[in-house]
Amino acid sequence: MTEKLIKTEIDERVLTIQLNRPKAMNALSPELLREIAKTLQGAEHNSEIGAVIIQGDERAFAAGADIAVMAELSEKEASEAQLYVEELSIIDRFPKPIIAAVSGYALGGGFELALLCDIMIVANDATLGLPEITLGVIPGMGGTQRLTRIVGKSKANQMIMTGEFITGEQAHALGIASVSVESAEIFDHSRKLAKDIANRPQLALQAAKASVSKALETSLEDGIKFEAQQFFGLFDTEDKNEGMRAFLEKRKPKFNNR
Ligand code: CO8
Repeated sequence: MTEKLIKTEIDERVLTIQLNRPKAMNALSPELLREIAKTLQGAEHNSEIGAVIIQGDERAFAAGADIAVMAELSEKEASEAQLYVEELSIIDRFPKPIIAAVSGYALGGGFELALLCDIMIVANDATLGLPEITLGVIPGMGGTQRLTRIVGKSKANQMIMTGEFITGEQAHALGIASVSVESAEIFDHSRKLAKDIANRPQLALQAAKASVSKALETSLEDGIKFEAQQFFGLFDTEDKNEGMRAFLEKRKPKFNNR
C-alpha cells in the first residue's frame, strides 16, 4: 500500500482504492478525486484488474466534497475551474465494475461518489445523506439525478430538501444498496463479491455494465436496442463460444477474456 491521499492494492484481480484523508473524514478534495480518476485510468487497460472497490474506513466512506475548498470559491471561479467535472466523468466512463463499500459517513459528494459506482454495499450502521441544503447549496456531483432514479421523486426530494440522514439498513431497503451487512464484515464482504465478479468473463461484464448504465439514461426502446447490440456483440467472442460449449459438454468454462 502507498501512503498518499488514496491507498491502492491489487489482489486476485481486484483493485482496492481506499480513500485516505482520515482526519478530514475522507472529504473529497479536488486532489483526492484526481488521484482516484488517475488510478482508474491506469486500471482501464490493465488486464490484471477485473473489478475495483472504492472504500473509506470505519468512520467514513467520505463526508462530502471538501467544504474548506468550496467555501473560498465564487461562481465564476468554481465554473472556470470545472470543479470535479473531468474527474467524475473519468470515473463514470470507467468500463469495469466498481463496488462502493460504504461504512461510516457517506454524505454529500461522498454519497454521490458511491451512487456513481455500479454496486453499493453498506454497513448496517452507515450514515448516508445529502446535507448540501444545510450549507446553502444542493448536491452537485449527480445526487439529484442518480438518487431520484433509484428512490423516486418523493423520497429524493425529502432527503435533498431536509438533508436527512438514513442508515445503511434503510439504504438497502430503499434499493440504494444491494446488501447491508454488519460493519465488521463490510470490507471482507466487498472483497469476496469483487473477486467473484473480477473472475467472470471481462467482455460480458463490460457489456453488462454498459447496458445497466444505459437503462438510467435512455428510453426503454433505445435501451432494449442498446442491450441487443451488446448481446449480439458478444457472439463472436471466444468467451461466448467457450461458455456455451462448456455448458453443453457439462464442464466448467475456462474464460480468457477474448
Ligand atoms: N469537508 C471538509 N472537511 C470536513 C468535511 C467536509 N465535507 N467533513 C468533515 N470534515 C472535517 C471537519 O472539518 C473536521 O476537521 P477538523 O478536525 O480540522 O476540525 C474533521 O473532518 C472531523 O469532523 P468533525 O469534527 O465534524 O467530526 P464529527 O464526528 O463531529 O462529525 C460529520 C462528522 C457528521 C461527518 C461532520 O463532519 C459533517 O457534518 N461533515 C460535513 C458533511 C457535509 O455537509 N457534507 C456535504 C458537503 S457539500 C458536498 O459534498 C457537495 C458535493 C457537490 C460538489 C460539486 C462540485 C462541483
